[in-house]
Amino acid sequence: MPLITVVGSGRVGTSAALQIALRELGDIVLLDVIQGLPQGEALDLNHACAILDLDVDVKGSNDYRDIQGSDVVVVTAGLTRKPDMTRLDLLLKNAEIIKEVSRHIRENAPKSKVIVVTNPLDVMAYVAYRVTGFESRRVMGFSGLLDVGRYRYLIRNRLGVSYKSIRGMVIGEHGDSMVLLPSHTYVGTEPLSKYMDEKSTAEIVEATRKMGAEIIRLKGWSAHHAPGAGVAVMVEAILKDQKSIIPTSTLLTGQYGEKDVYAVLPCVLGAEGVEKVLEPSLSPDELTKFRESVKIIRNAVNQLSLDKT
Ligand code: A3D
Repeated sequence: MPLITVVGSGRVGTSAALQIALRELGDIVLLDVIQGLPQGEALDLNHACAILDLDVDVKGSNDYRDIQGSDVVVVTAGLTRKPDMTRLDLLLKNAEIIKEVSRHIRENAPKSKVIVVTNPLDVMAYVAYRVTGFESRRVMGFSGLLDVGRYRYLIRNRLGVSYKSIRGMVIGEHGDSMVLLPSHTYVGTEPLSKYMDEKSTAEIVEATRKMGAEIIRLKGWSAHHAPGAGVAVMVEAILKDQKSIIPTSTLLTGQYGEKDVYAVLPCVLGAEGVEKVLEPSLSPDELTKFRESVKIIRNAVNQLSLDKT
């Protein structure tokens, strides 16, 4: 039975654990710094599994020795964005948390694949890559499925077509500079432009970009149901060696002339983690926006000191 650890037993961590359990992907360790929280959440989740006949064990822990043998470690530990904060405001505090968590992963789960969820996402994924010292294919960031999910939701509402027939792609930063790609969005076999004019498409792109802030404005805290679902899709792609193409924050190694920075690109996810990074053809405008987005991530990374890790 595979073992999946979720570090951080808050909203996203517990949602991810539930979604992973619902898919019976393996046993789960929920870890947090708060005494009692992961143990209580684990009991609750185990009872959900009992009701649903899911033969999965969930263990709550404050001790990193319990993550030994993990195949995948999902990192949701950190502070969340408050209504008046940008994702970059979180940078310095969450970087310290991710450094600490990454050291524990390096020590206790040295063979695991790591999926970072903590914001600012691309920067935190890079911090985890640097501090664990793992090969880049084993350290990735979750976010693209969330942004594309929101985009597909808006397209479905306009066109009245099943989610199953709508494919989209996002690249760049998980943040205000994300670059949605209508040019790589398909409804059935046709490009989106066949069904939607430029103005409506631009509205949907803009609404997608603002969706995270809109959820925080409405309910007072950030999304967790959708992130939990998306994390489980990535865990499943890895554990079942699915070779699924998923927008994933990954180390750039020369794609579009960029390197030594994490940003979202379509990636093939399988048993090795990120097995291939794809480079969709971009228009000059999309390329400019992607480079600007990468610059924002790079500037944020440059505010951190990663030498003494
Ligand atoms: P929350 O419900 O506050 O849970 C965070 C948990 O992390 C809390 O239980 C903390 O006790 C725990 N924690 C803090 N420091 C440590 C530590 N050093 N070691 C272990 N656990 C620790 O937040 P949340 O679950 O809503 O969000 C968690 C993170 O995910 C935040 O940074 C969010 O911004 C981010 N997030 C990212 C996305 C993406 O799509 C990338 C979506 C939603 C949330």
